[in-house]
Amino acid sequence: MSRVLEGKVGVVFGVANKRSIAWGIAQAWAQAGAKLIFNYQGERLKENVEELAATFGSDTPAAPCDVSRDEDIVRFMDFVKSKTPRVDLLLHSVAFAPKEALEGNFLDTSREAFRVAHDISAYSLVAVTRAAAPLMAGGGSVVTMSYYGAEKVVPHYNVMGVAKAALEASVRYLAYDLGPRKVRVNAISAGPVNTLAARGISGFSAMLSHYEQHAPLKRNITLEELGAMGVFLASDGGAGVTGQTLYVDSGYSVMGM
Ligand code: NAD
Ligand code: 0WE
Repeated sequence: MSRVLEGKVGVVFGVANKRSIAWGIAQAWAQAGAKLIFNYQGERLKENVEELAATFGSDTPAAPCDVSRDEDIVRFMDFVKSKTPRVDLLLHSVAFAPKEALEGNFLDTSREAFRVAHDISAYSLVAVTRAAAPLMAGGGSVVTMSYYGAEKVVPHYNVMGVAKAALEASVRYLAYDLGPRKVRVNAISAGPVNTLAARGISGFSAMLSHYEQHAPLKRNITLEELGAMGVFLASDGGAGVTGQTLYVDSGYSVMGM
């Protein structure tokens, strides 16, 4: 891959381990020449993320940030400012809903599960983008991760689908607000990937084989393909693209049956 992100600085939210979508996109950004700074959710993931970050050089910064806590976001961005005067790229690859909300009926979603899902999976994009925007004085690219359940009913995705719809709408409104500052904001809607967040889901392997049978490409997507889309959106290749949700899903979403 050519070094289309040479000289760029990126902030990456959402690495848990080497299977994380955030890690796939981070690797592609780094291979394209970007310097990266990582968050980790809490002490539980600190060692994991520090070890992965160190594969780009032992001085690759990482710091804690729970995106549901405003004070964490402030402290994390102060850490970023201590490492770089400027940020060009921001990856938001974070989602959470209480497990019980992803089982049974959407009808039974509690007020608290609805709140948590929207806070962590949708509002956090607004919060981290606002915190990073002052560092993106020369323009920038913000990328978040979505899923088809935002648009169509995927059984058991439930409140996460509603939160992803809010995330995709937030991408459009953020694109409008930040466009004059040359900051672009887009979502990648990924087909199913076997990550930590997916592993807990019952029937997930059936979903992977459903895509193999029904998607136009007759296979599942790879982290490398998500990385390549992440590089496109971060680079001048995507210079005229903002507010969009781009599908990396083997074409699954175009099917009517
Ligand atoms: P993952 O478990 O590797 O990543 C999820 C990340 O969210 C983890 O790093 C976790 O620490 C972080 N997180 C959760 N709550 C947080 C909080 N309060 N503060 C800070 N971080 C928090 O799983 P993944 O599949 O790589 O998920 C990344 C993104 O991709 C999510 O937005 C997910 O909805 C989306 N996505 C996943 C798939 C899939 O099939 N795996 C498909 C489409 C979209
Ligand atoms: O966005 C996701 C999953 C995000 C997620 C996963 C978990 C598991 C553990 C959010 N919250 C939690 N909470 C937990 O306690 N995906 C796109 C993957 C996914 O999840 C599904 C899917 C797909 C695809 C759930 C039901 C149906 C399909």
